[in-house]
Amino acid sequence: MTERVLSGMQPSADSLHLGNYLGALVSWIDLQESCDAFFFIPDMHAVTVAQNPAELTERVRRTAAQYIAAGIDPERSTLFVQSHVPQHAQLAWVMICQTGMGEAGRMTQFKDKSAKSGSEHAGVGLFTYPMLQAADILLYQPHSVPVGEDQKQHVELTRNLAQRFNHRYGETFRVPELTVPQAGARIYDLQSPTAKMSKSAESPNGLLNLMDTDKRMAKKIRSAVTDDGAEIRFDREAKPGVSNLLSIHSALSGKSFEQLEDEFAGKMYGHLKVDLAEIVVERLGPVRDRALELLDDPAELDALLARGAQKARAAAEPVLADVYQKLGFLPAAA
Ligand code: ATP
Ligand code: LTN
Repeated sequence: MTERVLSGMQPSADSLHLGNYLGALVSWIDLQESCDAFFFIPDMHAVTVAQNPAELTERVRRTAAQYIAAGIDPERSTLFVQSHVPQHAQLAWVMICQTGMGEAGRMTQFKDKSAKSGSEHAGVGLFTYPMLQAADILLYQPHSVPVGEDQKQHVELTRNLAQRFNHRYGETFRVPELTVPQAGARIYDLQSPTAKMSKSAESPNGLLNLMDTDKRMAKKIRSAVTDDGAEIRFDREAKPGVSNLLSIHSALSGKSFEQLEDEFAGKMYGHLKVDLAEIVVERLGPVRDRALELLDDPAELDALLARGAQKARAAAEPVLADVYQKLGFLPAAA
């Protein structure tokens, strides 16, 4: 049987960044070769914090366009938008009712995000975010969920909820494995290379965006913070800046750190930056151009997402029906 996998990235910015690309997208593209892959855009998760409606609409399209431009094939994978499949919200309610207050309160992402807005002001949606995520996953009975390190706790909760439901109501859900993709190189901010590259970074200069112009990408790499000393060597502790540039190079060029250290022996940081800028532009430039092309025809993009949603609903419907039946909900008469 072909393994099923499922994953998603929030549409919380106009562009994905190099960390999203190398840490998530590249491994998704690999997975779609061998797996029955479901990739979606969790727009309902995005509204757990205030969003500008027009901007959200646009960001969902932009995220979809970037997935496809990077190599997600909507014929091969099921690509859809979360809010197009009502079963997510329906199963989320059931998951909320299986979760303990204490258990939900221990989620570190909730603690971090609610601390930012002051816990009195944090929306309840932030609290129930992980239960919606559990629903996203369990609706499709995936064998595994490839996500970054930071999502481990949510997948762990999903496993617990699946086991709990199965125990209470009888075998219903597949308990999914968590997989942190190997290719998932952790990419750091170009300006503060000890912090991970993140959409919510303080300065946009440390963020290498997929949708940046060639010129802007090259400029950001040229002005990346480097370290004391002149030697080009991978050493995360002593040389976080140079090590980050080497990680990006290695992930894109396929060369090992040893090969790169040899290649750049006796050369200056500037050489590494020039070479890296070329590689980045060569790889990401066409992705951006393809994404822009797709965005030129929003009706076609929307139609493609509608077909994805149809496939997703067909997979989700019987699972939700089974859950409702197990819970004892009175079936609506035909
Ligand atoms: P935010 O800053 O809003 O938290 P983010 O930029 O960290 O967002 P997410 O939407 O949380 O990105 O993550 C989407 C995917 O990209 C996840 O699988 C995550 O692990 C991966 N990812 C995000 N940032 C990096 C990074 N710097 N290096 C590698 N992978 C990353
Ligand atoms: N919380 C995730 C996005 C997300 C997700 C999911 C990932 C929502 N639902 C289901 C995998 C499976 C994030 O912030 N990266």
